[in-house]
Amino acid sequence: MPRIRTVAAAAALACVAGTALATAPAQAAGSVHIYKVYYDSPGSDRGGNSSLNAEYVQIRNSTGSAFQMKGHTLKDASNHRYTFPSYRISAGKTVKVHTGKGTKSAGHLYMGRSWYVWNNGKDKASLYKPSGALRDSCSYNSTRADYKMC
Ligand SMILES: [Ca+2]
Ligand SMILES: [Ca+2]
Repeated sequence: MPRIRTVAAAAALACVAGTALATAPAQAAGSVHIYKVYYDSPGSDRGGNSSLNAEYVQIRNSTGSAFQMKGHTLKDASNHRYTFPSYRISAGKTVKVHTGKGTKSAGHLYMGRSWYVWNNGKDKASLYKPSGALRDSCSYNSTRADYKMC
């Protein structure tokens, strides 16, 4: 019995150590980046507002401090453009930029469009700083998946 307990304890320790090793670099560096593009809204694309809003780009702030998005822009490959209003992403949090109409709230922003932006097969999401410099981009090319983890 004591031997089994020791093995279990050792395994638990190794697990904790592994977790610490895996998360430490991300916490140390971190960035504001495109985390996910949900480009094919579930079900038939009939253009209803809830369907439009199920199409979104999720931005993640993996840094240790809050980040102000105001003035950033998000563009697709055909230059549909969304300019971020004043919105702070808390440290470690994400915000979804929905295609349709809605009211800005914690974790949710809305492009206010009346049709889909992100192509269901192939497209590229690009996030630009207020200066116009590229902050991050995410490309996808598959009709077999509905979203891309960037
Ligand atoms: Ca789409
Ligand atoms: Ca669909």
